[in-house]
This record gives sequence, structure tokens and C-alpha cells, in this order.
Amino acid sequence: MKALEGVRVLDFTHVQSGPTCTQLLAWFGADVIKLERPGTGDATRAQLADIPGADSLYFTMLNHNKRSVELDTKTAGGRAVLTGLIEVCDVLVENFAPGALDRMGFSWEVIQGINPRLILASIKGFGPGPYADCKVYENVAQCVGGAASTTGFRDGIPTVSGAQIGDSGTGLHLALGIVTALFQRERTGRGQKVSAAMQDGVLNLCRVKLRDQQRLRHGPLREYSQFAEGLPFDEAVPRAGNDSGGGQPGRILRCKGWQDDPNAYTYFITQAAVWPRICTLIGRPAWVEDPDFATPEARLPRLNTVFEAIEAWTMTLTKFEVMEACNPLGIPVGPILSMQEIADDESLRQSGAIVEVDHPTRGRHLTVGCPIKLSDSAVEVTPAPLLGAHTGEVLAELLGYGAEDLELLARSGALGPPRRAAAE
Ligand code: CAO
Repeated sequence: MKALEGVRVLDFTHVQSGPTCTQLLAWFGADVIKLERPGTGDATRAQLADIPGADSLYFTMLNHNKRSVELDTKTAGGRAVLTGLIEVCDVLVENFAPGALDRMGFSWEVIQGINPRLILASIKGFGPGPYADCKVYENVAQCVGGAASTTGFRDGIPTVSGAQIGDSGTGLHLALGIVTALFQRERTGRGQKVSAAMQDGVLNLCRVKLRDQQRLRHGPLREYSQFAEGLPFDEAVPRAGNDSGGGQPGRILRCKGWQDDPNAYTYFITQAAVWPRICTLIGRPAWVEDPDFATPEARLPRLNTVFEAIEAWTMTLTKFEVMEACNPLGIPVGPILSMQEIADDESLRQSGAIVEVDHPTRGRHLTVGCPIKLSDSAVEVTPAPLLGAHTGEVLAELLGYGAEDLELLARSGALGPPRRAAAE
């Protein structure tokens, strides 16, 4: 069996943050039923489309292993179906704009009245406070959660990250909240409301910068290259380029071919434990004993000199040769991998980090596999559903609808325009 087998999830999510959460639950074996607006569905189905007539990769890569039901929950029939589904499901996940679920007539109180065991899980941009009613997208979350002000170079503007820490990051947080609430329900029998705010999720991932903010009160941040360059610190944590955030200083360094290849770089960490080996490797054996370089404390004001010397060595090798030379010596390095290199990486495919799936209208495409491996709950990634592909099946299976009931519901407009209803 799968870890979450038997758990039924009403997936009222859209765009990225919510769908990443419910996809994780689906990968762990939950029956995830995506409720979508008839005719259009999740807006991402049509966004960034690359193949005419096919659901976009934006949608397909976020909605694997789910079933899709078309339902207009603002019609009387749609509300009746939603009520029935709430009765028989364990979790309802949503990431609508603040208040949308209430406006639909399904406040937390109403939901509890229908099914007190149900867990209602919500993602919003902000938690309670002055911005609680605001809509939020990924980059807004990165800006208000402290990521943008601390990312980039100090002489450049605030920068957002390619990693979707606001959306996918908050989806991960919410998934943990849901399984925790399910665990508690095992003992209490009661559902509860689980909320995750994107601002809080980003801040949680940025806590080292809140740490540095407080350290600033007691002096400069000596591992930041700004310190080595003798530049003063202001009152807020500055952007630190590619300086490592931890006590083991690191930088991105050029490797052979950097003039033509934008990713011919390596990350290099001068871990204290392997400092003598680094010195030998880069041809500076004297630094092992030299009091100016022998200890981490002594090196801090000289990090630019240290990394210039290491870079003179890394530039003689490709990023992969640097990895091969450093790994056996226990020196932590990592090549800057392009997305093309990642897509082509055989070992990532073998480990299941990258998976190829066959989608009914777009054909084969790559997607990410479940990044969390459970030894007793294997994950098989299946294609994202076509819009409404499971409407009849789910209503029959969970609510006992027969052909006539479905016909009536379709005629009422709850399943969308008649053209689509007839095709059901
Ligand atoms: N049947 C009937 N109505 C439906 C429906 C269905 N199946 N599914 C959705 N709707 C309705 C909603 O009820 C809502 O109606 P009202 O405005 O009348 O309440 C409407 O569709 C639009 O929902 P929305 O406001 O959530 O969508 P939006 O495109 O305007 O905003 C977003 C999108 C993401 C900014 C907003 O949902 C949001 O802030 N969500 C919370 C934060 C979040 O998750 N952001 C991450 C997004 S990924 O970067």
C-alpha cells in the first residue's frame, strides 16, 4: 500500500502553490480530486502554452496523479455536489484569493457543520494583519518574505530566485501541516484548519538572514566579502552575492571555458576541516602553517585572496574535473549545472528525480519526481488529468450518481456549458 492510501483530498487549488502540495499528497497515495471551473479549469492549463491544443507544461508538471472534476460551485447543483464531496472527503485544500471560499458559501463554520472530521488547508499570501486580504504571487512572496532584499549583489537591485520558494515552498509547508493534522485526527477524531502564508514560508526558508540581522548588532558579518573588502555595513543585512551563508566560506568560481559557457563555474567551499588539503591541491602548501591563513579566523579578512588563489586553480579545469579532483579529498564543491545538463543527467533519471511521462495530448515530457523517498511507499508518476476527465467517474463512485442524475446535473449547468456536458 501507499502511505496515504484511503485519504481523499478535495483539491480546490490552482496555479502553483496549492497544486504542489496536493501533488505531493497524491504521490504518497492520497486520492486527489481536483475541482475545476467548467470549460477552462485551472488557469495554468492555458498559460505558457507551447503545443496548440494541449495542456501547458506549467499545468501538467504540477498536477500529476490527480483526478479532474469539472464543477461550477456557484450553481445550486454545483454547491450540492461540493457539499456531498465534503461529506466523504478527509481534506479540502484551497489557495483562492482571501475570502473566495466564504463568498462561495463554504466558510470554515459551514464546512465543519458538513463534516467535522474534514481538514481545511489553505494557502494565502499573508497571515493575519494589514495585508491579509491581498492577492500574492511567487515573486511578491519572495519580496515580502526577506528573500529578495538578501539575494543578488550589493551593488545591484534586489533579486528573486529561480527556485519557487514562495509557491512550491509554501506548498511543502502546507503538505506537512495536512499530514500532521491527519495524524492528530487519528487521536481526536476532529478536523482542523491548517493555514500557511507565503510570506511566512519564505521567511522560514530565509531564517539565516534573520540570524544575520541580529548578529549585525554585535559587529560586521565577517564571512561576507563586503567585510574582506573593508566596506561598512548598514543597518540591514546586505545582499551577499554568492558568499556562503554559513561558517564555512564559499564562492562561485570560474572554471575552464567560462568565457563562452555561462555555466562553466563551480561552487567551492573552504571547509575548515579540509583546509590543508585545499592548500596542497591549489599549490599553496605554505598556507597550511602561515599564521595569516592557517585558521578560519585568520582567513576571514583575507577571503578575497584565498578565493583568487583557488580560482586560479579551478580555471585550469572544467567544472566536472574540479568535482572529480575535490570529491576524493572531501572538499565540498558543486558544478553550476544548466537546466539542459540536468534534463540530460542519466543518474537523475535513474534515481527518479527526473521522470518522463506520456501525456494523452502532449506526448512524452519531462517532469520532476517526488523529491522525498519513502522506502515503504513507492511513487509512480502518472500524467496530469485532462479537464473534467473524471467528472462522471468521481460523482458515481463517491456520491452514487447514476446516468440520469448526471444528465440532470449537466442540464442544470453545474458541469459547464451543454457542449461539454453532452461529451461526459
Ligand atoms: N466554480 C465556480 N467558481 C470558481 C471555481 C469553480 N470551480 N473555481 C474558482 N472559482 C472562483 C472563485 O470562487 C473566485 O470567485 P470570487 O472572486 O467571486 O470569489 C474566482 O474564481 C477567482 O478566484 P481567485 O480570486 O482565487 O483567482 P485570481 O485569478 O483572481 O487570483 C491568485 C489568483 C493566485 C492571485 C489568488 O488566488 C491568491 O492570492 N491566492 C492565494 C495565494 C496563492 O496561492 N498564490 C500563489 C499563486 S501561484 O504564484
